[in-house]
Amino acid sequence: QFISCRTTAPIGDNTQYQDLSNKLGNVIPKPVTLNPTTGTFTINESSKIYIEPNNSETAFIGQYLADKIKSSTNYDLVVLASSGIPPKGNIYLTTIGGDPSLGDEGYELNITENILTLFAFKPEGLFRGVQTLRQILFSSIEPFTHYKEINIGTGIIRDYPRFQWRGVMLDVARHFFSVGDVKKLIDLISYYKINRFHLHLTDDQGWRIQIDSYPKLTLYGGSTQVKGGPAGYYTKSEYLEIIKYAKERYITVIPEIDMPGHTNAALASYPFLNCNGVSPSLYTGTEVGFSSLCTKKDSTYIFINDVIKEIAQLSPGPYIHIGGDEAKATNSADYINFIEKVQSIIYSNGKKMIGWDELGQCKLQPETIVQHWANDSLALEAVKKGVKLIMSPASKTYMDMKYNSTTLLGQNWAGYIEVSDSYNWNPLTQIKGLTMNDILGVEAPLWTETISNLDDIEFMFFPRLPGIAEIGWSPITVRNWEEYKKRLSVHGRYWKKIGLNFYHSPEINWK
Ligand code: TNX
Repeated sequence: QFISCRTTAPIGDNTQYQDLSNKLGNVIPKPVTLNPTTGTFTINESSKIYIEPNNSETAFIGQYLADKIKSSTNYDLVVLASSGIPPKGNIYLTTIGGDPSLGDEGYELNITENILTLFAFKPEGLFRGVQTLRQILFSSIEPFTHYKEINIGTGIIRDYPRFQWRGVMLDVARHFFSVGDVKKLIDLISYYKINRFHLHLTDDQGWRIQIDSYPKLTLYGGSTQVKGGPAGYYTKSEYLEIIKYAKERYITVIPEIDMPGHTNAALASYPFLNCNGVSPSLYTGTEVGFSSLCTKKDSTYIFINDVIKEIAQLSPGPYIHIGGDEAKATNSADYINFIEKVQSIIYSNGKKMIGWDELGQCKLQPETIVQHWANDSLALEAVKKGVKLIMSPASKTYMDMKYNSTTLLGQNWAGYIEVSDSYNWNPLTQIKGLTMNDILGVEAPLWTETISNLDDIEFMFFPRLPGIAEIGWSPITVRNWEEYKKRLSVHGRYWKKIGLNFYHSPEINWK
């Protein structure tokens, strides 16, 4: 019925979408409070986006919104500064007189018959609110169709995140992905208010970030990937380009240099990193846990400091992730000693350290963060030492797990993860004994042993990622699977339009 409506309705009329009963109600992550009213706000091609004066950051967000509206509706909305409430029929973005209780990322979207105003305390909040606005627009029209006017429902949304950390991780070491692909992913995740992008830059199969003091890391260590063939790496300027693109979307990039395990690419590039002084060959398989930097040599720590110094200089974010996972080729005393030394190196370079569960065995600085993936007791040990957790339980958040036994891509060591499995869990109760204060937030990692192009990346993230984003953002009291399913199906309509390759889960009644 929906389709036939679309093909027969005259261009310039979006009344056929009135049947989407509550057009403010299809937002993911679900807003904290949502009060729809019965009116209609109308924009047309001559509507304008007004922004507060003398604020280049708000101006940038205004232009971003204009560009997004242009690409989906063809409306070429002008962005203008205004010192007061603008005239009827326009959009207004402002942080003036912003309510501090909204926090850095919160916003209030107030839609009346006259005007659509987005208030925030910080520009970051405006950016998050703009995503809500874009989603409301797509719930109200058929995207990429030309309308004389667009009607959206009136009401007020007041919204802010449950957790400060809502991340996505991409493994660019097992398979390498171009800057263009990475930017496409960053843009997609920003639509769901993700605010951390963790780049797993090094592993056994490849070293993907230029380090001036050790050029062979990339020239040799970055030359191949899983199943062989040419791969690549990011030059410093490409890495900075990724950081800038993410920053424009209020996303912090977290670089990961995995150690002491997952280091075959480095060991193959520089013999001195091996205890026996002999380099192994490059590795294109998918085993884990066989490699280790030589934890007993001083030269190893000089190398680490040199690498970390260059990464720290390049990265404006406060964190460096050092992996620390699956160091099965290092005995536990050496492991603990190694991690504690590396921790000092990270802090002496002005950054905070993050690492996986295994760090729980070590003496940790209070600002160190542990990313939980599979070992509840080590994660709890870390919490007892006073550090906070990022929750990435493999059985819920690992985007490389298959949806079911027929999924062609991915692995299943942590089980199959259907859309409902990745949605129906609570970071607070995932491990017994945690309090809200112990949890920074959630992150969905995509390991890429079996993933080799952007289509595959999309297929594994969608539709599971929006659910993880909602777990990170929305209060548990507003989350409900049956209701979420309906919102998700509306998003599927948008994904079809933009050509996103998503898994058509049978759990969802796709429109
Ligand atoms: C475990 S999660 C790993 C990765 C693999 C992944 C595959 C973690 C800290 N280590 O090295 O790629 O499983 O699912």
